[in-house]
Order: sequence, then structure tokens, then C-alpha cells
Amino acid sequence: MSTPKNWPSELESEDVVFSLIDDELKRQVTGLQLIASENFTSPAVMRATGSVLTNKYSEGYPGKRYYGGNAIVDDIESIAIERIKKLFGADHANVQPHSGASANMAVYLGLLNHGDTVLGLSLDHGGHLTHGSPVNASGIFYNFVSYKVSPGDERIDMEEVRALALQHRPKLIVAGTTSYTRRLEPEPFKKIADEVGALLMFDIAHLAGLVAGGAHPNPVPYADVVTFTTHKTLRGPRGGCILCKAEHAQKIDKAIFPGSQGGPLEHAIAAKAVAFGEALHPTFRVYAEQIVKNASALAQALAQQGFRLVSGGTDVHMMVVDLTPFDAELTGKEAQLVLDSAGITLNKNTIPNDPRSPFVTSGVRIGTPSVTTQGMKEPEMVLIAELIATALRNRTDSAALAKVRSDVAELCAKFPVY
Ligand code: DSN
Repeated sequence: MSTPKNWPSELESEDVVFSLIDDELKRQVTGLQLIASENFTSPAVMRATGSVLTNKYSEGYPGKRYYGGNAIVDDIESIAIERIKKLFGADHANVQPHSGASANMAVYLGLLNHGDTVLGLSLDHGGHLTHGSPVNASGIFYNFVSYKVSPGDERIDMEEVRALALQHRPKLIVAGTTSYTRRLEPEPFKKIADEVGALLMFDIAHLAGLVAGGAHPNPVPYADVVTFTTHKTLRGPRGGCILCKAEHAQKIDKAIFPGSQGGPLEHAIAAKAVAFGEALHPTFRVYAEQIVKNASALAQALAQQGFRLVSGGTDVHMMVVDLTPFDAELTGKEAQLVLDSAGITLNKNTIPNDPRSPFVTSGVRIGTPSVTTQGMKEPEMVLIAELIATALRNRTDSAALAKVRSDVAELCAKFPVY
């Protein structure tokens, strides 16, 4: 291919951005990636993400675009829509949300009026910023009332959800989590929504891949709307998606465009279509099941190392670890930093009723989607728990941390990603 003169490709080989991308690749494949919301996409997903579709403007929807030249884009977006509808058994899909946050805000814009009351899980008990945090547009524009996990078993207390629903009569109930480690059963939420005449939304950003792979109940038959991101357990490109009942389709589509977004990211939509195709493949069910088995094995192994698991364990792809019984002085912030230096990447996380601030925390969140993509299984989870505990026990000993770093690299080398 000849290079136009106004396209300075000779700079590419010298551009520091590309050497930094190489550094990031090295970081990802030589360390343990345990952030619960991350994953390794397939080369096919990355090929679509890096395609010429990034050049195209396509405001509107298949068959109804504002600009010309969209026949091929229409085919691609239609494939993404059909695949995700098939995967979840949905009436309608909008694959254009740029992110999970954009998807959630579009649902509120489409189905609520300014100031309407909504019930959502509190951020510090496992919810998300877009479930009504006062620093987020959701909490600024709508009257969110928060439910929490119960102090005893640290699980969502459906009696409390019902009591709050009866008291506040919300227009919408949001069932959704980012750091909640138990199954999110759709039927009890549906019963409460029906009792108070509320709409029901599930935000399954974290759970989408598990649902697609049959490792978690599917809320689509119960909910008016289901939102999710495509880059977590679902293992697609960064982005969002909305599924809804046919009766809400027009309002949801209008809320995305022209309501809250402009031109869709068709390169990301093509990559979503590829990822949805991968998730329809029978091997994805095996993957989803193994994510959960790995999380359970890792949680048990961490408990044996002296950590406390919030809610006593996990049914999903992640766990929240209370560091206090392991070492009362150790904060989530310090644990994250220490483990990062040993090649183990995870994030600090509040535990329910955490006495420390969200910037410090008493816990960490750990997920198994990425290491499962690498092919690791239960025996490696035991090793990972040992590596985490060894690094944290010896956190002021640089030689011990260097040894963990080298053991981590050795383990990862046995499970090459790319
Ligand atoms: N940042 C995502 C997570 O890590 O759970 C939520 O938006």
C-alpha cells in the first residue's frame, strides 16, 4: 500500500507511543491480571477494533443513517444485534453505548423523568457510581435510594429491598453490582418490582459473560432492561450494550442517539459482533464455568492463608477480601501497591461498612476472568493465593518481593496469552 505524503508514517517507528504499547503488552503477559473487570480479548476482537471502521461516521441505526456509505456498517451492526439477542434471548438490543456508564445513563434518560425515584445498591456495598452516587449524574438528576448488604451475611437483603420499595415507591429498581460476590437472582427482584409497579433494570456489567456461558441466571426474561459492558467476563472490546423488552425499544434507541451519544464507534461494534460470535461458541460455556470454579478455588485458598472473604466466599468470578484478620495494619491501598510491585495486579476495594475511606480501604477485589482465559485452573489458584500471601507478609522485604515477582513471571510464562 502506498503512503500518502500527508500521512507521516515514517514517524511511527520512532513514536514513543508504540514502545509504550509494547511495554504494556509485556506488563500484561508477564504479570498476573486479577482485576475482576478485565480480560484478554482474542486477536480476532483486536483485529476488528483496529480496523478501518474507525474512519466511518454512522449516526443513526441500521437502515436509518444520517450519512451515506453505511451499507457495510449496517450489515456489521445488524450482525452484532442479532448475535447478542440470540445469546441472551432478548427482544431488542442496542449495541452502540460507548461504555457501561453511557448505557445506564441512557436507560435513565429514556425511561425516567428528572427527579424520579430509583432504588439501587449502595456503591460502598458493591453497587456502581451510576447507581445513584451523589458525585455521579445518576445521583444528581434522579432521586436514588440505596439498599445495602445485610450486616450478618453480607448479602443483599431482599426484605430490605422490599421494605424500601414499599416505602419509596420507585419508578425503577436497579439490580446491579460491581463488587458483589453472590448470584444476583432475578426472580425476587421481579416480584418486588411487580408489587410496587416499578420498572426493573439489571446491570450485569460484571456478570454478562457468566450469563452468556450459562454460569449465572439470565435476568433478561424478568427485566425491562438489562445493561452491561462488553469487555469484562464477556471478553469483548471496551464498550456497553443495552437489551430490553420490545415495548421499550424506541425509547432506549432514542436515548442513546440522539439523546446522549453522537457517532457510534463502529470499529468497537464490529469487535462486539466478533466477541458475541465467540461467546455463542460452545467453548465459551466451558470458559464461563471454569472462571467460577477458579474463583471458588482461589477464595478457599486465600481463606487458608488467613484472609477473610466478604460474604464468606463467592458464587461468581470475583471475591472481595477483607485484609483485617490477615494484618490489621494492612490497607487495601498498600496491598495494591505492594502486589503491583510483585507483578500481581488487582484493586483496592471497600468492604461493607469499611472504617477506612474508599481511597484507602480495608480490602481488595480479586477476579479470575483473565487468568482463566490464559488456561489456568484450580492448582494455579492455590499458587496465586500463596504468592499473594507471601508478598503481603514480606511487604517491606525487597528481596522477598523480587522472588515473588520472578515466581509470578515463571507461572505466567507457562500460560502464554498472545
Ligand atoms: N470499573 C468497573 C469495575 O472495575 O468494576 C466498573 O465500572
